[in-house]
Amino acid sequence: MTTLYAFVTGPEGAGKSSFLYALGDPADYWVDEDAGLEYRYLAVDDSLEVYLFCSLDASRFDRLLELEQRDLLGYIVMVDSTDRGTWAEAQAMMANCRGFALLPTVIGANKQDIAGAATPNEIAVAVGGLDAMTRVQGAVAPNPDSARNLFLQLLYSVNHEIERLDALIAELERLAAERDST
Ligand SMILES: Nc1nc2c(ncn2[C@@H]2O[C@H](COP(=O)(O)OP(=O)(O)OP(=O)(O)O)[C@@H](O)[C@H]2O)c(=O)[nH]1
Ligand SMILES: [Mg+2]
Repeated sequence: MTTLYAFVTGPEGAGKSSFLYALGDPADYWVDEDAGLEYRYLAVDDSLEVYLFCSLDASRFDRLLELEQRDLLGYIVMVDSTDRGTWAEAQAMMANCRGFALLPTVIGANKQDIAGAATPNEIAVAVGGLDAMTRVQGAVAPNPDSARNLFLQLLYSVNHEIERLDALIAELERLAAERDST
């Protein structure tokens, strides 16, 4: 069994918990108060499982540092597109992650449903998502389709390196197609 991880970071209130919760079965989302982490578990098949995890205290990165770099798919940096005052912090958090390991990163330009939200392009400029390792994706984190699409962007960035991820991508895309047809 291969176990891979993705680390979710971002300023307080950006939408990290909403994203993790919306990403799948409610039973596979949980909070570990003792560890100071929250988790989203995605079983792919009997050879691959993925955990997305996030510090309850947004300023903490210590649990990230305990991981083997090769087990880490990359980062999702959640940004509140309506709260300009938090963007510099989001940028610092992304730099923090990449200081640990330079890995694919998806910036979630979240809260796109709110009038006046900055566009994903504006977020890319402000937070620094303009290099080859980084994608910026508009999102509405509490919406399951949007949450899945955000995570898919990270998988698309790493897929060529890890063959089994094709199964996870297919499953997430299948769920999206199912909803489109109902
Ligand atoms: N309208 C709208 N509200 C959102 C969206 N994403 C999150 N929210 C709301 O924003 C608030 C904060 O969202 P959380 O998911 O708790 O954010 P968080 O990053 O986990 O926050 P902390 O755990 O405090 O750091 C909640 O009231 C959410 O319902 C979004 O895309 N659109
Ligand atoms: Mg939270």
